[in-house]
Amino acid sequence: MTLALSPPTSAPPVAAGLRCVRLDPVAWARQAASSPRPLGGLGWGIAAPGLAGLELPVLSEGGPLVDAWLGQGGTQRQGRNGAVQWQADDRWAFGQLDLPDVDGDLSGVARQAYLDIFTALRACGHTQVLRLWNYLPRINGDGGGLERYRQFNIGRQQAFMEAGHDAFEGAPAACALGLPDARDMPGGGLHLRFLAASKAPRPLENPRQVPAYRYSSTYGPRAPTFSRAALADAGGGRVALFVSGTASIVGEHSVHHGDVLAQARETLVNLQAVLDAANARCTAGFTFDDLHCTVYVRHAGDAAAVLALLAAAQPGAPAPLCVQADVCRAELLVEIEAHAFAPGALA
Ligand code: 3EB
Repeated sequence: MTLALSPPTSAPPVAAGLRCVRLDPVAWARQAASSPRPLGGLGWGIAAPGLAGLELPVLSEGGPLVDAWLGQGGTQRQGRNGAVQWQADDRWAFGQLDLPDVDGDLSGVARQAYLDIFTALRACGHTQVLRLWNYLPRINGDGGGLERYRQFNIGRQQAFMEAGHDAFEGAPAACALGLPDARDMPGGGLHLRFLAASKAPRPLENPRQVPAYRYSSTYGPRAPTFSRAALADAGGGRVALFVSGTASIVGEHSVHHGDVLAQARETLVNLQAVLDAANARCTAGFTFDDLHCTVYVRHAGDAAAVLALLAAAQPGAPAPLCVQADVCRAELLVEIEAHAFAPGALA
C-alpha cells in the first residue's frame, strides 16, 4: 500500500543555528510536537497551542500564520519571571509577556514589563536582546495627558536604565505597533516578544535618520529605545540581520503626510540604507531579496498598493506578511520590518 504523504512544504531545515520559519497553524502544531521544538513564535492573527496570539487582522494571502523561531535543538529550559514566560536552549532564548489592557498611564506598566524581561534574561542566562516586538492597544490614543506610545516610551527607557541595559547606543532592534481597539478581547492588552542570546549583537543605525534614542522632545519626553537594526552570529556560518520597524522618517521627521505610496517608497529607501549599513559590518552581502518582511498598514485598503511596490523591490523574496496595525506616529500609514539570514560572518 502506498501512503500519500503531503509534501514537506513548511518543514524547517535541520541545519544547526538560529532560524525563523513561517508556518501555517497545522504545521506549527506539528512542529511544536516534534524536535527541535521552536523556542517560541509570533502568532499572527491566531492563538495556537503554546502561543498567545497577536490579534491583528492578517491581510496577505494565506491568512493567519506563525513565525516560529528555532534554535539549537538539544536540551531546552523554560521558566517564568514576573509576567514573562521564556524558553531557552544553550544559545538562544525566546520570551513573551501578555498583560491586560490599562486605560490610565501606561508608563508604569511598560516599566514593570521591561523589568520583568530583564529579570527573565538573567534567569535564562541569555542577557543580550537580539530583537524585541512591542504591541499595545490604542497606541495613538490619549492615556491621560500624553499619547499612550509616549507613555510607553517613558517606562521602557526608565526600565533599561534601572536594569543597566543600554538605553541609547546598543539598544536592541525593535518595533512598536498598535493593536485594534479591543478592550473586551482577550488579546487586547500589552504584548511583548523577545529573542535573546548570550553575546551582544552589533547594533546598526541608518545615516538618513537620527537614532531613535536621540529623537528630540518633539516626539515625546523620553525617546524610544531601539536601534535601526542588529547583526548577530546565527550559527552554522551564517549571519542574522534584524531590521527594526522602518517608516517614512527622514532625520527625525515624518515625511509624505497623507500619501501612503510616497511613504512606502521612502521606507524602501530607508531599508536600503540599513542594508548598506549591515553590509559594511559583515560579509553576508544582504540584498532586498534576502529580507523576510512584515508589512504593517494602518488602513487595510492600502495593503495591495504597498505590497505591489515591495514585490517590485524584491522579486526573488518570499511573499511578505501583511497585517493591519496602527503605526506609532499618528501620521505614519505604513511600516516595514524584516529579518534575514545569509552565509557569512561579522566583519
Ligand atoms: C520610527 O522610526 C518609527 O518604539 O520600538 C519603529 C521601530 C518605530 C521601533 C519602537 C518605533 C519603534 O520611529 C516607529
